[in-house]
Amino acid sequence: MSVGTALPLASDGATSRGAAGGTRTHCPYCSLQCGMTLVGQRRTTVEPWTEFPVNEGALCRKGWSATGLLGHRERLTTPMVRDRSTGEWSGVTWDEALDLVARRLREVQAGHGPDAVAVFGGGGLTNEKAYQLGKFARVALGTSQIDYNGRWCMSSAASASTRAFGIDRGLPFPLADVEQADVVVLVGSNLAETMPPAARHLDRARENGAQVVVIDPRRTATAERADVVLQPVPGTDLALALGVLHLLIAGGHVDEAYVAGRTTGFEAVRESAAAWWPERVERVTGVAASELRALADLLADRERVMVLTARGAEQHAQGSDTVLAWIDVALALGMPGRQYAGYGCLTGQGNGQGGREHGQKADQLPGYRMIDDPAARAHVAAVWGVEPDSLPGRGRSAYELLDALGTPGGPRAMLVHGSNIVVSAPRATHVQERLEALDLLVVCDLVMSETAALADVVLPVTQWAEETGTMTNLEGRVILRQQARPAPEGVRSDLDVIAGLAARLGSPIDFSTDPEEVFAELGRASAGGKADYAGITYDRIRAEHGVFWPCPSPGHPGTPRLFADSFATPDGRARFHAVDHRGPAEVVDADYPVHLTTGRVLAQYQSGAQTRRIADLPDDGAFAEMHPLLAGRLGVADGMPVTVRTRRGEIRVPARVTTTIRPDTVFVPFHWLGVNRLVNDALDPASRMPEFKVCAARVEAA
Ligand SMILES: Nc1nc2c(c(=O)[nH]1)N[C@H]1C(S)=C(S)[C@@H](COP(=O)(O)OP(=O)(O)OC[C@H]3O[C@@H](n4cnc5c(=O)[nH]c(N)nc54)[C@H](O)[C@@H]3O)O[C@H]1N2
Ligand SMILES: Nc1nc2c(c(=O)[nH]1)N[C@H]1C(S)=C(S)[C@@H](COP(=O)(O)OP(=O)(O)OC[C@H]3O[C@@H](n4cnc5c(=O)[nH]c(N)nc54)[C@H](O)[C@@H]3O)O[C@H]1N2
Ligand code: SF4
Ligand SMILES: [Mo]
Repeated sequence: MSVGTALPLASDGATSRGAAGGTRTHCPYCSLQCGMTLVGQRRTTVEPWTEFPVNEGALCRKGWSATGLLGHRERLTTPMVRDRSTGEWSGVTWDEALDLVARRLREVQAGHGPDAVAVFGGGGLTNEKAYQLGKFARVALGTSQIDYNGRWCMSSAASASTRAFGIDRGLPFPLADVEQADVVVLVGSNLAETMPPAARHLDRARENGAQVVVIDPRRTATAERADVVLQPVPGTDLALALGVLHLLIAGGHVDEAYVAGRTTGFEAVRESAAAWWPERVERVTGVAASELRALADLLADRERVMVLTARGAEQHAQGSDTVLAWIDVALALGMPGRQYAGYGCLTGQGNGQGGREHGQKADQLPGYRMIDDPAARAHVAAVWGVEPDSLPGRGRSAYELLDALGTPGGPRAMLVHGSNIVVSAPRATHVQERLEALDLLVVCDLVMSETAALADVVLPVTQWAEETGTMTNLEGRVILRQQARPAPEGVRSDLDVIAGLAARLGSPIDFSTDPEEVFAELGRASAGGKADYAGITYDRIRAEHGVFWPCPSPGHPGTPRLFADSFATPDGRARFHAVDHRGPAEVVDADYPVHLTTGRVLAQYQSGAQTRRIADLPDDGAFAEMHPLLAGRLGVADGMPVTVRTRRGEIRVPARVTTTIRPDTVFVPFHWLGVNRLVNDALDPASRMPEFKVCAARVEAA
């Protein structure tokens, strides 16, 4: 097992070279995983990779400036240990750091049992890292306590897709299929800012005559490219979907042959939708009955309707039911499985898709297998070379895990790989207290993130261009990020950290640090599972612009489109689900009369740990977007400070006054520490997704 320091640059033979002589790789950020060419090993620049079909050479400004974090002065290059009494950091060698961490983990487990150590992963990790992390938790640590930040991302859509279709792949078709649709409905997606090169496909769809519908409480940059814009009250998308179903059923627009031949459960939906007549929907959603009718008319009797959800619809305590209701709409129209039509979820993080397939999730093993399924345990244990009975069971979901830290019976030590929890978790003040209650917090990161700053030990890891690994993009396309330059001296990959700790913990099995070797093992572990990677190799990915899973054997072409003949359920039929609108967990009242929603801006990524450090990206800080009517009532003008308060905390930010938002709603981006101190920690009962997208707030001039 090699636990070397700086990784040598892979030989030319192992990387594929772009036209400019650079290395073909992919952006470090979102799930579009735009192809790019990196040129130069010392001063690395970004050049287009025009042949890669998803983005065709286009990048957003985050992609163009991504090399700004290579060789950055704030880059961590030495393992650091913090003295809790003085708060001072000191640099240590890798051996000292790994010895210390392993010793303390063993102490915690000796005193409190295996589950006293938790692991928190990330949807930005490569498939290889996600896979090794899940195996490390279950085998080297023997803990059930592992989950990851993807729980806050698309878990509601994942849960709904699994229930409706028997499988969860963000888009069951290539993104470019959007161009051939007749109607594209975007529910809670601002893709013009969150995956800008994807907007080209929407624009082409419109050039081809398609109608684009955007449903969002704000008239976003995406809405600017749409034909129909509906601005519902945050947290009411479920009622809206039921209203659409009601009208489709009443108007006789249900594809009865499809419903009879390819689905089950429609009768119950017919009943539940009956209660959602347009005027009732208008009262709940704020969308006029006439607008709802116009939407239903637009969808009725079309050849190809595509419904795509994103975090606006999903990050709610009823997020999975909301997705189920929109899937019901797509099924009633007979769309899923039809070419250039159907339902899809726009996943978020770079490896939002793959990150949830290989065992980082509390209830899953590689290949999207369930950890409490005896056959799944037997298969994976055999690949790992351990006894099935030695594998722990289900652990806690991300927020529940954080909530339990340092409590009686909860974990007392945690390893974090790839998440800046303090900024991105809901009810963040409470979460920070839980992190501070731990006996040991270890964070692996590139930079001293807000979460790393709370740790006892920080381990500096390689980033995208300095290492090789696969990612699975929003289409289920497995792509290869190739190393383009050597890692800085002193920095190691997460794979090295995992292997080094596993050896020190006396793991019964070895952990490889070679990504290609790990990928081959991941392929075997996933074989026969839903997300089957067994036939995918690095060479195939290079040659084919990525390979779509499932790809069960070397001769299999991969599966760009799912569901043409059958769904992944036991009987091959899709399931309708009769769901009802409950509304947000916290409703507005006289004390907290405004809906607070949160989300993203184009120039920043997530917790901002990476993008706030990139000089070429504007870093203006958080703001509270509000309508002039609300601003007028508060007596504030654009740019003036306001206090946004919820039952959990308050922040002071400048007002950004704009007519594009509903007058009863305030929007604050979450890229800067603060707004998550306000956000509610109510969870979706099925997906355990926190309600990031709506809570009750009071806004005042500060
Ligand atoms: N620039 C940038 N791009 C990113 C990221 C980033 O941080 N920055 N992150 C990546 C990740 S991990 C993700 S998950 C994706 C997220 O991508 P999106 O889901 O597109 O992003 P958000 O801004 O979180 O939410 C989308 C929209 O939901 C709206 N919304 C709020 N509440 C509601 C509601 O109740 N109903 C409806 N229908 N809409 C509502 C917001 O106004 C917002 O415009 O972006 C990815 N791309
Ligand atoms: N209010 C509100 N909160 C939200 C959301 C929202 O819409 N509103 N959205 C939620 C969503 S969808 C998401 S995805 C989460 C994301 O929130 P986070 O989980 O905080 O995501 P990032 O900011 O991407 O954090 C990644 C961290 O890992 C580091 N990192 C990058 N690559 C690697 C690597 O290879 N290895 C290691 N060890 N570290 C690495 C980065 O420097 C960074 O510190 O936020 C959620 N929080
Ligand atoms: S859209 Fe996403 S993957 Fe593409 S360049 Fe921007 S951040 Fe990177
Ligand atoms: Mo996300």
